[in-house]
Amino acid sequence: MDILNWKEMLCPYEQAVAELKLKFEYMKSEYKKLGLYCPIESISGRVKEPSSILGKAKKKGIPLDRIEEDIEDIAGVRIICQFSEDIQKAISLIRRHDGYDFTIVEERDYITNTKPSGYRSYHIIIKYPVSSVMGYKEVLAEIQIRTMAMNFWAVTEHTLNYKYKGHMPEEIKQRLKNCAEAAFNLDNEMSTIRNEIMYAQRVNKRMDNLTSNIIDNIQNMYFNLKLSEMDKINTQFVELWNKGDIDELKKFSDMLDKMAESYRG
Ligand code: 0O2
Repeated sequence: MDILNWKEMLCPYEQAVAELKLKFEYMKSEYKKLGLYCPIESISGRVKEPSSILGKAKKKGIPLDRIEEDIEDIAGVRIICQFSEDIQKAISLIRRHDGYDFTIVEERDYITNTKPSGYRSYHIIIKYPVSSVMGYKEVLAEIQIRTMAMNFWAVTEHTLNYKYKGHMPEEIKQRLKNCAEAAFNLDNEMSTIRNEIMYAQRVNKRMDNLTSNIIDNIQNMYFNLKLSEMDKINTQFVELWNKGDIDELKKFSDMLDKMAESYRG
């Protein structure tokens, strides 16, 4: 396979990764717009490097003319969730697209069936339709769903594996297994305080919205009020904000809404 063919072969995979990332980013922004908690914390994606494709083909005895059929993760998208409970929600979100944007080929639950290395993640293999100047094509892609703790472990283990070129010393392997269990326990521990964390996130969001609303109103009334009045409002705002009492800030925001309304009318 020459350089030109590699480039041509990888083009639809690049498109698939870009489109999938955009779709998931859009889902995230929809949640935000609706003021809902999003089970997806972040999204990333990559196309496997030719050297890594060749390495995997060699390891698994895949002939070069079967690469596209037998290597399922040439296109890879990773979805990171904050809490382990969010993983199931993210999976359901992805399943909703089955038959529309892509077809689910297989699901692999390495969370329930943890790999001997300690690896935990949920994989969904899809067939993704790509329509480009080169024509129509369906490519395989792998969506990995995991928590931040699972990701931290997997990225570190991957780096070490790369460093030891697959010959990792037993002692390090064992320590990594211990780390995987520590990451699993961390996820469990975080889940127990999930409600409190989510409540804090909602309060912060409300605080952000109220602050933006107050600032917008102050800005809009700038030319309607005397400087001394403006100064009084600004001082009151800063005092309330520093106090951090959300109910008082809400009252102040409502009062400014009414004031701004009276100037518009
Ligand atoms: P890269 O560089 O991340 O793309 P396998 O037979 O286990 O090698 P297979 O059959 O392709 O892999 O499918 P599987 O098991 O679902 O693994 C696909 C990908 O999951 C891997 O791709 C890794 O990204 C990740 N993965 C699987 N097992 C492990 C593990 O023990 N540690 C880490 N860190 N990641 C893992 P690649 O091509 O191996 O690597």
